[in-house]
Amino acid sequence: MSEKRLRIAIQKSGRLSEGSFELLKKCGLTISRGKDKLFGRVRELPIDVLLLRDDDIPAFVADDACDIGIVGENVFEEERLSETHEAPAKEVMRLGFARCQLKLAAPKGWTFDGALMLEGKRIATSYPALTKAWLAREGVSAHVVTMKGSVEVAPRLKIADAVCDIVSTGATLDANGLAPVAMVFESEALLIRNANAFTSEKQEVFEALLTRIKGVITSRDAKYVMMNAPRAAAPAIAEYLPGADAPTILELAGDSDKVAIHAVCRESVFWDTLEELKKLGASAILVLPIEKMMA
Ligand code: PRT
Ligand code: ZN
Repeated sequence: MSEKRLRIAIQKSGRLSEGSFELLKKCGLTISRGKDKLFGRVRELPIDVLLLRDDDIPAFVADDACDIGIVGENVFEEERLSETHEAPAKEVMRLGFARCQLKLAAPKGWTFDGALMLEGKRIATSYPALTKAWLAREGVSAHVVTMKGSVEVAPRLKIADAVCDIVSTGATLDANGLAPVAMVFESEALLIRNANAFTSEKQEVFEALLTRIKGVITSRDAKYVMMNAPRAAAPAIAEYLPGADAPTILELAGDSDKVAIHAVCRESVFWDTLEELKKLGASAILVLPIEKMMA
C-alpha cells in the first residue's frame, strides 16, 4: 500500500458496514473493491479502504496498519479500557449511526431494586472491561463471565445470573426471558484515528475527508423549509423553527400583508412542528431535503 494514501478501516459486513459505506458514498467517494474483497481503492481521493471485522479495527488503527477507522463506541471503549495498546487510537468524531446501548439485563422474574442486587452474582458479557468499570462505579462486586457471543442464553444455561449485552430494539432479550434493568453504556459509530501525526500528504487528505463528513452529518437532519404567512406572524414563526439561522423573509407579489419565509432548519422537522407552524398562521408549508452543506 502506498504511504501517500490515507488508509481507512471499516467493517466488512455487519451492523456498521452499511452506515460506513453510505457515509463514504455521501462524501462523494466510490470504492472499487479488489478480488479478495478485503481491500478497496477510492477513485476520487487518495484513500485505500480495508474491510475488517469490527473488533480488529481499533487495533489496526492503533498499530498504524490503518490511519483512520469507523467503529462502534462500545468496541472502541472496551479496547481502550483493556489497555492493550501503549498509544491507543483516538476518537475524532461521533457519526450518528449504529446507535445501541449496552445494558444489564436480568431474568424477567427478578424485582430489580438497584445495582447492589448484583453483589456476588455472575454476569455474562462480551464487554468485560465496560461491565467491570460500571460495577466499580456502582460499588458492586460481582463475577464477570466473558463470552464471545450468544450472551443472552447464559442465564438459561445457568452459566450466569444476569447479562450485560448490546440492546437495540430489546427483542433478543425479550425472546430469551430477560428484561433490561440498567444502562451501562450508550454507543454510536465513531471515526477514530492513529495517535501519531500524519505525513503532510495524508493530513491534507484527512482534512478534506473530515470536511466532507462534517458536511454530510450536518446536512443529514437539516431541511430547507418554505412557507407563506401573514407578515405579523413572521417573528413567532422564525422563533419556532427548529435550529434555524435567521430566515429569509420576502414579500409576496400583490399582497403586502403576506410574506414567504425560507429557512434552513438544522434539527429534525417533525409533523408536529408543521402543525404548530400552521397554528401560528403558516400555509403552503414545504420541507425539502438538503443534499450537501458546507459552512
Ligand atoms: O463480524 P464482525 O465481528 O465484524 O461483526 P459483529 O457480529 O461482532 O458485530 P455486529 O455487526 O453485530 O455489530 C457491530 C456494531 O454495531 C456493534 O459493535 C455495535 O456498536 C453496533 N450495534 C448496533 C449492534 C446492535 N446495534 C445490535 N443490535 N451490535 C450488536 N447488536 C446485537 C446484540 O449483540 C444482540 O445480539 O443485536 C442483538 C440485540 O438486538 P435487539 O434489536 O434484539 O435488541
Ligand atoms: Zn465483531
